[in-house]
Amino acid sequence: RARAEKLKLGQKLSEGKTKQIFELVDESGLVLVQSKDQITAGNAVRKDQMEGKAAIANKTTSCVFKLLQESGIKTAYVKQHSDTAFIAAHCEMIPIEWVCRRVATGSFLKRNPGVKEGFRFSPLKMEMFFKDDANNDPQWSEEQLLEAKFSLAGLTIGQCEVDIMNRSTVAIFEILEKSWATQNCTLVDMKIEFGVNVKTQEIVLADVIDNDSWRLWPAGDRSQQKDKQVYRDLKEVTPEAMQMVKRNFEWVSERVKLLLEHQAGGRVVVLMGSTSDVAHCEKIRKACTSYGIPCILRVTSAHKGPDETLRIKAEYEGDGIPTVFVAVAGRSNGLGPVMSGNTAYPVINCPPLTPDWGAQDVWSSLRMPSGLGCSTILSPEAAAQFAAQIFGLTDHLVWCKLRASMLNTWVSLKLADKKLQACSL
Ligand SMILES: Nc1ncnc2c1ncn2[C@@H]1O[C@H](COP(=O)(O)OP(=O)(O)O)[C@@H](O)[C@H]1O
Ligand SMILES: *[C@@H]1O[C@H](CO)[C@@H](O)[C@H](O)[C@H]1NC(C)=O
Ligand SMILES: *[C@@H]1O[C@H](CO)[C@@H](O)[C@H](O)[C@H]1NC(C)=O
Ligand SMILES: *[C@@H]1O[C@H](CO)[C@@H](O)[C@H](O)[C@H]1NC(C)=O
Ligand SMILES: CC(=O)N[C@H]1CO[C@H](CO)[C@@H](O)[C@@H]1O
Ligand SMILES: [Mg+2]
Repeated sequence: RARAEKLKLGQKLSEGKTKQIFELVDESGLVLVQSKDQITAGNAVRKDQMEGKAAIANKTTSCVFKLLQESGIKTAYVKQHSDTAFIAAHCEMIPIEWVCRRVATGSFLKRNPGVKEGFRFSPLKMEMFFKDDANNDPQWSEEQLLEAKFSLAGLTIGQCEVDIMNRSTVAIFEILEKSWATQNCTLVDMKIEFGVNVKTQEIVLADVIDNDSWRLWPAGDRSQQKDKQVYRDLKEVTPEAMQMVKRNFEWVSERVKLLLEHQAGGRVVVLMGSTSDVAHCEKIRKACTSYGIPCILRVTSAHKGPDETLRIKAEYEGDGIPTVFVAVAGRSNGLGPVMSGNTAYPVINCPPLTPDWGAQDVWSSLRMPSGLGCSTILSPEAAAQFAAQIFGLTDHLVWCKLRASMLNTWVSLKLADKKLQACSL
């Protein structure tokens, strides 16, 4: 708290059960989110101070938001400030809890009698609840949310905004689910909130994500649950029981750091037939870098120096690092097919086609002798994306970037359509 003081806190904007929000005097558009050292369940009926909880929650929230932000998800989180506070974009919060479920458990079973615990939702099951403590957070339909006509930071929550939140919740769940899977942990369900950034009017993930926000079952086993349900299920709150709850939370906060680590290193090696293709290759490298994949450029011609081509190939086969080769050769592409016929690693042809002969030249990348499995992708960015999709099968951080990018593309189209419709009215 002492360090938080140095920030020059302005007025307290709000206070809930678990945190306080302060204006920052010198940073317009930003707020300080300060956690409180207490745990609540059943709407604060049970209220126990738990020493150190806020600090552990800090770690959990900051790692999760870092993971989401690095993936490309838009969030309010800016940076950690102290062990119990972080700085975030000032948002007007949309008073809805979005719940996303992979496995049926908890309140879903009560509201849907006959469904057994463990029922798996594919696609994910979405629900929303209006944040209204007095009425125990009633479940709402999409229609109820639309009819509420919330207006926040000047943005009216209409169909477009509801669809964006719905889609974003699914993407966020899938990113966290994929990440927890690396720790053999099943993300069972999750609840999140969105806010409207007061400066940009964008809908962003806000509030926090910690073990208040999800159910985590190690090895898919409910009896090993590590989330707040352990606390809710306590028959009696004894010091020993609270220690167990705290140990579980610590377990989560230790594991959550691992979510930020690559599971499998990989690399892209771009082979170009001539340095005249270097600009094309740099585009591939740039796109690979955006996915966090190292990319190496080499010059070699399978026509003019096949011995060198095979030597370079052996160099990258010899150190055990998973590699995707991209062959960039204009005119007649001998490079990709020769590589593909001589390595078990994937080869992507990405020929730099020219307007005069491109339509003819492309066939040297498409029509292969039998036994070759190379693919051909004309756009350098798309070739890098395909390589990323290959690595995404084993590296969740790459997969998460691809998943967030898909969401962001979908949202951009949605907003472009909304803007165009508004113009033509
Ligand atoms: N980035 C933000 N900007 C403004 N308000 C926020 C932000 N993040 C969270 N809040 C709000 O802070 C308040 C306190 O949070 P919390 O203690 O979790 O409340 P609650 O008891 O309603 O869950 C809530 O109203 C929450 O919506
Ligand atoms: C979210 O979108 C899905 C798919 O379009 C839809 O079936 C579902 O009803 C929506 N959920 C909510 C809570 O709006
Ligand atoms: C996950 O489970 C598998 C198989 O049981 C095991 O080999 C692996 O070490 C576990 N990984 C982690 C991170 O616990
Ligand atoms: C979530 O996790 C941390 C430990 O990782 C814990 O201290 C924090 O209080 C948890 N949030 C709650 C109470 O669910
Ligand atoms: C002291 C403390 O626990 N604060 C941590 C909050 O989370 C960030 C990000 O993980 C850490 O850098 C801080 O040390
Ligand atoms: Mg809350």
